[in-house]
Amino acid sequence: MDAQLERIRTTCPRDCYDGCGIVVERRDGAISRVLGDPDHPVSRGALCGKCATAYNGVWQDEQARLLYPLKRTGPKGHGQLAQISWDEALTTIASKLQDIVQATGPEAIIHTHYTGTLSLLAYMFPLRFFHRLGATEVEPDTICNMAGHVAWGLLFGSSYVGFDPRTAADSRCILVWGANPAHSAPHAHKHWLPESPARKIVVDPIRTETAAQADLHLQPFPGTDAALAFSLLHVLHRDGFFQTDFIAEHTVGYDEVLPLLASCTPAWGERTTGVPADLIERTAHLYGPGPSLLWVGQGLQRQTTGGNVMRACGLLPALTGNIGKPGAGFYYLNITPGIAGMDFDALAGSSLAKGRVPRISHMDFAARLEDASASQALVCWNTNPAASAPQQQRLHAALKREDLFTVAIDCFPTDTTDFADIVLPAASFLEFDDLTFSYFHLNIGAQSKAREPMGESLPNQEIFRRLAAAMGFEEPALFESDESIIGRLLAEMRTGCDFSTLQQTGWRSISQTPLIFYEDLTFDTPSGKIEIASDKAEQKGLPRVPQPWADTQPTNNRFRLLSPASRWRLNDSYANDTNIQQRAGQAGVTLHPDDAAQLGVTDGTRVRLENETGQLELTATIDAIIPRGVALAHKGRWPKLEAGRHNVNTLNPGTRSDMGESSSVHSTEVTIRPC
Ligand SMILES: Nc1nc2c(c(=O)[nH]1)N[C@H]1C(S)=C(S)[C@@H](COP(=O)(O)OP(=O)(O)OC[C@H]3O[C@@H](n4cnc5c(=O)[nH]c(N)nc54)[C@H](O)[C@@H]3O)O[C@H]1N2
Ligand SMILES: Nc1nc2c(c(=O)[nH]1)N[C@H]1C(S)=C(S)[C@@H](COP(=O)(O)OP(=O)(O)OC[C@H]3O[C@@H](n4cnc5c(=O)[nH]c(N)nc54)[C@H](O)[C@@H]3O)O[C@H]1N2
Ligand code: SF4
Ligand SMILES: [Mo]
Repeated sequence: MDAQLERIRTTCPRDCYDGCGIVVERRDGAISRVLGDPDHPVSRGALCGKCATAYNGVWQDEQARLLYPLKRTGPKGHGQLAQISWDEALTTIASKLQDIVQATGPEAIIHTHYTGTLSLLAYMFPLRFFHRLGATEVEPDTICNMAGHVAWGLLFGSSYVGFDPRTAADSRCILVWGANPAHSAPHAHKHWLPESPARKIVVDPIRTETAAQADLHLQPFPGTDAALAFSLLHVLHRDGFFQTDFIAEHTVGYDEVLPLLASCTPAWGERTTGVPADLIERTAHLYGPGPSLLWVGQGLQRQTTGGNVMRACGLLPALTGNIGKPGAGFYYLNITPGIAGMDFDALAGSSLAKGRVPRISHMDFAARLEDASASQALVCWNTNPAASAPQQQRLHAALKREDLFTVAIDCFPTDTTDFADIVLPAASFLEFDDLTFSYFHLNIGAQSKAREPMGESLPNQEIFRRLAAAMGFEEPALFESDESIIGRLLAEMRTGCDFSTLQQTGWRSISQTPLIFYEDLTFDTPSGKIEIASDKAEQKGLPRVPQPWADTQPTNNRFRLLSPASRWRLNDSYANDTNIQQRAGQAGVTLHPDDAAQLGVTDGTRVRLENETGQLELTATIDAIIPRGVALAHKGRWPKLEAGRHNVNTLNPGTRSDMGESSSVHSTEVTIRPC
């Protein structure tokens, strides 16, 4: 029998820190199992639970996938659709878009996309089409991590180059601040963290599994992180851990921040953040001597003052000189292909744009779609905003506009595709060749086709080639083949191998030995130094230096609602897999025992969460893993599969953070009472 068994190596392209290697087993030409690659340095033989389940479940289920182009036959939002041909779908879309371009201009065509797949071609090639078209882009990172990028851009000149995880071997302390690897980077949690000889410290209001296993867990009230950073800095300064030579040579603005430290004593820190003073002292004493690594999560900066928080946390490495040495550094994201030399602009066809690309924030998405003169068509691809975007009710109402011509491209019939006039079926990562990367480990992976696309589905890049042809566009870049792009990208990234060689191992690191970033201690800021004080910040109307701010705790019996990454879903993906539904159980909210007692709520009580934006019923779980005044409801359920047809984003007001027009979803406040 085993003579008919074939194994194909591929890589997971989800928006995840890990970037695991996968082995697809085929028997008699059909996929029989999808497994972790035992030879891959990250997955080491086991995928995460959600992918092990869903890749063998819903991703391969013809009943669950979108197989054909569809057109709407019922009211918007109901998902009543009928099969049409690719020809009809593409001609309909092209003629609608052309009419809008002629009558109003291309800016009235809005497109929104994110990281449904992060494989390089499927994620980026479609941008060539939209650049040529001149459509308005919903700035993708504003839903996820933009405040952090702006903040560390001001401080360090870049937030796209962090530390090489392999340098953890030389580290004495790893400080994980506002990230939850146990969910969002399960293999980093399982292998990378425990294997480092460093002492581990986690700063998270929730006692996550990673926090529970750490040497120290600091549990601040959400939104008080900048104050916590300043009280750590107070101790580091008081006890002689500031590197004065490093500060003098490689930073600007130290004198402006120094006076702010004096009053940020550990006792003040305790009063302001809820973290005991002795934990603040111990953390400073572990972090200070170094070499120390700082990992700040994307969850950390999803707050109204998230940019200030990021700048304040970044002062720890900046003032203790924990930068540019083995085992020392800071990390937010590693844009691995860029570090390796890939030209993002070329892949995205930026030169096809005739002028500046018009952009709006996700925080303005619902409002823009309400404005019929400014939004006449919407194209959603690689994202499911009807589940993931803020102001869910308002957005759903706007998506019902009869005069908003809507196209949605996905592998599955999501809430978003239910609102579309035309739905196009996307092939899954098992069905086409591509390149993948990890934004933590410095690896480039091969995504290898393991079967033909299901039904008539097509990879994103092929869909947009066909749409470009239907529009009558002629620029050669719009039609470049996958093979040609993959070959060029591998050459740009100096991988020293072609695609078929990469397919054999499945992955390749961008360097043989661990990379030490910022070793020359030059930074891409206007001064070339770390800008503790920033003229650029001041010009944007922001404080010149980070501030020891803390959010005031919610009043009027309101709770701060956190909705971070869940263990069983990847954003909104996998919520439609029945095995995952069983494992994840019904949608719930976790409350502290004292809060629960005060509310008269016990395990399993149905409770109503409510604020000015919306209301949602959830089942309560009582657990002391969170502080009083905080409620936890993980993200990523499909509204249409929930009672009331809403998920946690029905409570998300879409308030901007202080930088980058970015999401501050973890600042959401709600009242809670038993139903
Ligand atoms: N309350 C709350 N809301 C949040 C967050 C939060 O923390 N709390 N986090 C935010 C963050 S960080 C993010 S990144 C967003 C993510 O939100 P989304 O972008 O909506 O979520 P994803 O699940 O990553 O991907 C969306 C869709 O891409 C589809 N997809 C997968 N592969 C392909 C493909 O090859 N082609 C096409 N066309 N589609 C494909 C999937 O089926 C899925 O439906 O959610 C945000 N929303
Ligand atoms: N399983 C799984 N993995 C995922 C995803 C998923 O949905 N599921 N999503 C992917 C995506 S798109 C992203 S962006 C990443 C996100 O992954 P992470 O970077 O880990 O971010 P989050 O999960 O949003 O939040 C991380 C932690 O931040 C904490 N937090 C919230 N507010 C505060 C605060 O005020 N202060 C501090 N110190 N901590 C706070 C939360 O309690 C949470 O434990 O994960 C990726 N990986
Ligand atoms: S989602 Fe992340 S942890 Fe799960 S298999 Fe993919 S890369 Fe690995
Ligand atoms: Mo994200």
